[in-house]
Amino acid sequence: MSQDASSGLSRRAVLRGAGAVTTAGVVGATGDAHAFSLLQPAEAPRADRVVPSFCELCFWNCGLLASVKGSRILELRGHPDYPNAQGKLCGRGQAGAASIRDEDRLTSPMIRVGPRGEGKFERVGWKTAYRAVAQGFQRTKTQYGAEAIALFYHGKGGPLLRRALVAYGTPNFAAPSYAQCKGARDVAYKLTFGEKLPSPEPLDFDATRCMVLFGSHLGENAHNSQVQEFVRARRRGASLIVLDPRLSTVAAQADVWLPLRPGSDTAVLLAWIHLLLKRGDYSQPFVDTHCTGFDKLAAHVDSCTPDWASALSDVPAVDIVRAYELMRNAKPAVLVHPGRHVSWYGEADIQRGRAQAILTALLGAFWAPGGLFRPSAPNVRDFPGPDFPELPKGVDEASGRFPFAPEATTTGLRDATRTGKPYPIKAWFVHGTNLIQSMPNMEETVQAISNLDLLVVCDVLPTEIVRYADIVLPEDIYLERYDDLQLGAGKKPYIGLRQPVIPSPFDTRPAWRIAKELGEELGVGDFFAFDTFEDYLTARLEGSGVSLDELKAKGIVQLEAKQSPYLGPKEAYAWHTPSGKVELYSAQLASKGFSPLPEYVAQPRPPEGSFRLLYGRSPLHSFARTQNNPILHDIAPSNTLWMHPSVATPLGLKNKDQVMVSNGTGQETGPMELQVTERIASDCVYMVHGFGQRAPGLRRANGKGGSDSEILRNYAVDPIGGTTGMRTEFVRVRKNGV
Ligand SMILES: Nc1nc2c(c(=O)[nH]1)N[C@H]1C(S)=C(S)[C@@H](COP(=O)(O)OP(=O)(O)OC[C@H]3O[C@@H](n4cnc5c(=O)[nH]c(N)nc54)[C@H](O)[C@@H]3O)O[C@H]1N2
Ligand SMILES: Nc1nc2c(c(=O)[nH]1)N[C@H]1C(S)=C(S)[C@@H](COP(=O)(O)OP(=O)(O)OC[C@H]3O[C@@H](n4cnc5c(=O)[nH]c(N)nc54)[C@H](O)[C@@H]3O)O[C@H]1N2
Ligand code: SF4
Ligand SMILES: [Mo]
Repeated sequence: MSQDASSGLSRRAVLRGAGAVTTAGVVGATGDAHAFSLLQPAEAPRADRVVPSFCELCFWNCGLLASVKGSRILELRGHPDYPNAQGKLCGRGQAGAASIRDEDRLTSPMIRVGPRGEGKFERVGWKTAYRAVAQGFQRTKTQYGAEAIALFYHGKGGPLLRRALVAYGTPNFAAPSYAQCKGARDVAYKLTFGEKLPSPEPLDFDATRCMVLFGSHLGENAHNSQVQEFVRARRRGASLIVLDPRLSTVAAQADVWLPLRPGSDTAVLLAWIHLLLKRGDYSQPFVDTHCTGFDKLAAHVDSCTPDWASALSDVPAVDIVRAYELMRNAKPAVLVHPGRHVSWYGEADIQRGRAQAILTALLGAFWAPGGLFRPSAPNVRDFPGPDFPELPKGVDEASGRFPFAPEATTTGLRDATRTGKPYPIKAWFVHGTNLIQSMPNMEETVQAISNLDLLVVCDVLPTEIVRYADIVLPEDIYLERYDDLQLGAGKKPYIGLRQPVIPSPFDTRPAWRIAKELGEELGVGDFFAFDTFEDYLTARLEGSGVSLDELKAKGIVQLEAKQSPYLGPKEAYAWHTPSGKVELYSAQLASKGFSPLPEYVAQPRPPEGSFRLLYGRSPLHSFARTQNNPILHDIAPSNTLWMHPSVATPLGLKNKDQVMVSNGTGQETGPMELQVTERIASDCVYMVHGFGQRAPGLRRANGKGGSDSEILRNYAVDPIGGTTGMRTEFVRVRKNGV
C-alpha cells in the first residue's frame, strides 16, 4: 500500500492539489518520496536514528525527539526530559514536520522585480542577495546613520542577526512579543517585584491549591507543559477561578467563572485586595518583611467593596466573594496567573498587572509553594568578540516616550518610519515575524513600508510581509538547522540544543549563517569569528560543565539550581526595586506622573449595533504561522466569528451564515462563518487570530476566514511601557453578499 493511500489525512492533503504532488517529487529528488509520514505504527518503516531537538511552532520551545529514516522524519514526539514538554508535544508540534514538505515554502533567495507589494521576484544566489542587502544598508548608513536601520525579529535566530546589526551600529531592534504580547506584564511585575517573569512562567502548578486566570484561556492557548500541569492540578483538587467575558474551554471547568465586562478585571482585583485587607486575611509575615506602601494601598482600596466592583464588572458580588473565599482558604498556595498576551486596553493593562502582582504579594504567594516559584537560569557565557560600538539612543528613548519600557517597541519603530521622528528609519530587516498580522493597524504598517528604501525579509513562507519585501532570504525550517542554545529557567535550570534533524532539500540557510555571512559582507565579520556553528556553541558552553557532544546526544542537560525555588520564611532579600522592597505603592510611577496605586480604568461600551472585537487562540494554530501547514490546515482550515443569539437574531443572522466584519472606517474582513453561541457576552464578538491572510503564495491559507488584525485600527498605546492595547476596536457584522 502506498503511504498516501494508507492514511486518510495525508491522502486528503495530497489529493487536494497538484502542488502537493509536485513537492513530493521535489523532496523525492533528495532521496525520499515524503518528508514525513502519518502511517500507523504496524505499517511504518523503522527509524534509523532518533535526533533530539526542540520545537519552534510556538515560543514554548518544547523539547522533541525526531524519529528519522534517511532524510524523512517519521515522527516527532515530546522529549521526556524537557520540563516544557514532559514527554508530549501539542497538536501543532506533532504536525511540525509537515512544514518541511509545504510546497509553498521559500526555496531560494529572491529580489523584487515588480512594484513593491505586488509579490513578483526573481531568484538569485546567496552572494548576490547578501551584496544587495549590504549595499542597501551602506547607502542608508551613509545618508542617515546606521540607526536608520531597524531589526524586527521573533524567534531563535533573531539574537545573532541582532548581533550583526548592533555591531553595524543600530540600537533599533524590537519584537512583537513585547509591545503586542507580554510587555505590560513585564513592566508591572518589574515595577512591583523588581523583576519581570521569564517564559515559561514560573507557576507552581504542582503544589497549588487555587488557580486564578484572567483571560489566559489554557487549553485553547496550548502552551504544552502549562496545560499538562494545569490538568494535573485540577485532578489533585486545586480550585479554579476564571475571569473571561467568554465561556472559554477553561472557564467551562471553573469553580467560579466571572463573565465580566471586558476590561473590568481591575475592579474585581481591587475588591479582592479590599477584602484581604479589611478582613485581615493577607499574609502579614510577607507584608511585614518584604513590602512597602501598605498603608497607602489600604487607603486606596478602602471603598472598593464587592458591591462597587459588581456594579462596574456586571458580575454578582456574591460570586466575587465566593472566588475570594477559595483564594483565602488556599493561601499562600494560590497561583495568580500573570497572563501572557496582556496587551488588551493600553495603560489599563499595567494597572491590571500591578493589581495582579499586589494580590500575589498580599497572599504571600510570590516565590512560595503553590504560587509563583523563584526561577533559576543557567549561567552561560556570550560568544566572545570585539566591543560593540557606542550606540545612539533608540527611537523610543530619543523621543522621551515610555519611561518604563525595558526594550524598544515595534510600534515605536513603525512610528519613526512613518513620521521621520525623532529621526528617520529607512531600512528594515524582518526575521520571523509577519508584521502585517502581528501589529495593530495594518494601514500604518503599509504606510511605514512605503517610506522605506529597503525591506529585507527572512522567512520560511511567502507570507504577507514577504510580499512587500525588496529582498527575501529563505531560512531553513527549524528541523533543518542549528540555532543558538536554549537557556531554560525553571526550578532547575537547563540548556537545550536545536540541531538539524534532516538537511534542507532547498537553497535555504539557517539564521546563524545568514547573520555571519551578512555580517562579513557588512564589515563586522570579526563578531562572528567561528568557522562552524559547532565552534560557536562549544565556545559558549565553555565553563558551563556541559559539552556539545552531550547536548547532541541528549538534547537537554538539566543543571542543579543554586537557590531554592521558594523564599525562606526568615530569608532576607533585597528586591531589585529602588526601595529594595516589594512596592505596593510605586514611587517610581508617581515620579513620572503616573498613578502609583492600581487604578480601575473603565472601557467604553460599544455604540448601538456595534461589538467589541475580542480574539484568542486555537489549540491547533500558532498566531499567523501555521495556517498553511498541510496537516493543521486539513484539521482546522478556518476560524469562525462568535456572536450571542440575543444579538444575532435581531440582525437576521443565523448560525453558519457567512459574514463580513467591519470597523468604523470601512475596513472589512471575511467572509467567515458565524458561530451563534451563548458562550460569549452579547456586547462582544470573538475570533481566533491568525486567519484571513492575504498572501496568494500561501495556497492553503490565503483568504480563509477573517483576520482580527485587518480590522484592528484603533489601538491604545500605554504611555508607561509603550505596549499596544488591541481589544479596543468596535465592529459591525453583516451577512456576506447582502
Ligand atoms: N495554540 C496556541 N497556543 C498559544 C499560542 C498560539 O498561537 N496558539 N500563542 C502563545 C502566546 S505567544 C501567547 S501570548 C498566549 C496567548 O494566550 P493568552 O495569554 O491566554 O491570551 P489572553 O488574551 O489572556 O486570553 C484570551 C482570552 O481572553 C478573553 N478576554 C478578552 N477580553 C477580556 C477581558 O477584558 N478580561 C478577561 N478576563 N478576559 C478577556 C478572551 O475571551 C479569550 O478567552 O498563547 C500562547 N499559546
Ligand atoms: N491582532 C492580533 N495581533 C497579535 C496577536 C493577536 O492575537 N491578535 N498576538 C500577539 C502575540 S501574543 C504575539 S506573541 C505576536 C506574534 O507575532 P509573530 O511572531 O509575528 O507571529 P506570526 O504572525 O505568526 O508571524 C511569524 C512569521 O514567521 C515566519 N516563520 C515561521 N517559522 C519561521 C522560522 O523558523 N524562521 C523564519 N525566519 N521565519 C519563520 C512565519 O512564516 C510568519 O511570517 O503577535 C501579536 N499580535
Ligand atoms: S507548545 Fe506545541 S507548538 Fe509550542 S513549542 Fe510546544 S509542541 Fe511546539
Ligand atoms: Mo505572545
